Amino acid sequence: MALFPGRTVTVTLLSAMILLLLTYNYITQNCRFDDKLTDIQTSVESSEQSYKQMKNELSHLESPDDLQYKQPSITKGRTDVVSLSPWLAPVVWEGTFEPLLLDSVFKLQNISVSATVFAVGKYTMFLKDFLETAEQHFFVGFSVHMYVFTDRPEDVPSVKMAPGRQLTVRAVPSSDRWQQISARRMEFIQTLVEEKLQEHDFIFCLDVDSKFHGRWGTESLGGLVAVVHPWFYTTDRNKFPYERRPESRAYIGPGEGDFYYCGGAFGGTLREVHRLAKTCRSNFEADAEEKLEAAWQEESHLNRYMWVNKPSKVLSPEYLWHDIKEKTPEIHIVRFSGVAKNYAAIRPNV
Ligand code: UD2
Repeated sequence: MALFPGRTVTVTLLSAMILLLLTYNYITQNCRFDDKLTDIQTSVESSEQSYKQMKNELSHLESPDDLQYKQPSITKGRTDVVSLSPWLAPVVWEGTFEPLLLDSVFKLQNISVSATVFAVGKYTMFLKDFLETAEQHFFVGFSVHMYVFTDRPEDVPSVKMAPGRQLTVRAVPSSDRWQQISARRMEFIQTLVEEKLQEHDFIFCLDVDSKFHGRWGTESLGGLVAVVHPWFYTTDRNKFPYERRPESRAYIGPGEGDFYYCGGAFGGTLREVHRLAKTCRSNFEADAEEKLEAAWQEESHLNRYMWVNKPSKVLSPEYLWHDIKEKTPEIHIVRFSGVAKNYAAIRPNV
């Protein structure tokens, strides 16, 4: 019997070659995977760096050294309202800020502000007043880009815009349920921000059935910005119309919550608003899969989000009043206000 017969040698050599090939393949695959991992890590790190850099730039408040404005005081000011939240975020009321100073600070930063507004179905009728009054009051003198989302692009009125201001119309599908229209806004906002992250510094998301009546400007800028709802700012929080079913992802329990915020106006930096829109959208969709719709659709999810992720700036109800609501003594100015509307006549469903 030969010690190494010819067939045995061939089989051994072949096996060794296959083994070598498999090992080579495994190593190179892993190297490629490691390369990819390094690429992803590098891009995450660089985007985190640029985020930190951006945050630092925006929170560095440089003012021109030749600016004249009213002397500030830390002992005299508004005493009829609270202008600081318990987590020390400013609550913006008329008389708590110096517009001239803030505008000068943000002019030096050359900021770009964007805004979204949805006008689906008959709600296009509100666009003209919304856009025209925005020209008069919303970030006047700054670079502003309005994004109108509609299923009727031909109905978008042509409004004369000042230099540095522009409008883009984006098509969205129609819907036979107003709840769906209102709620899907988060999805479109998320997508818009993903496309435009590099182009703007701040974004505000506003209801179209509203008009501007007074200044809405740089005092409203912040990381995450929420507006206190005009109908509930003196209400006991246990009576807020939060989503109260624990099965919903918008749930807020008894004794929980801070304020009741509007779904009709919110904003902040693009990164913060992206996080908010993405979270609210995914929670809304996960609820829908379980046949749940929160009491006030995306407004309920927004309230849950703002409770967990505290807004860094809170805007008083001056920033979203309602035309049918009588002015109260603490409201020195109405900046933006919902118009009276006949729901049955303009919504696709009741
Ligand atoms: C409140 C909120 C709104 C939203 C809603 C709950 C305020 C002032 N308003 O308003 O933001 O959270 O409750 O879902 O906080 N839309 C259309 N076509 C339609 C229906 C709605 O384009 O057929 C858009 C439009 O931009 C409108 C917005 O969705 O401004 C909200 O709808 P709404 O104004 O009818 O809801 P409302 O008044 O109950």
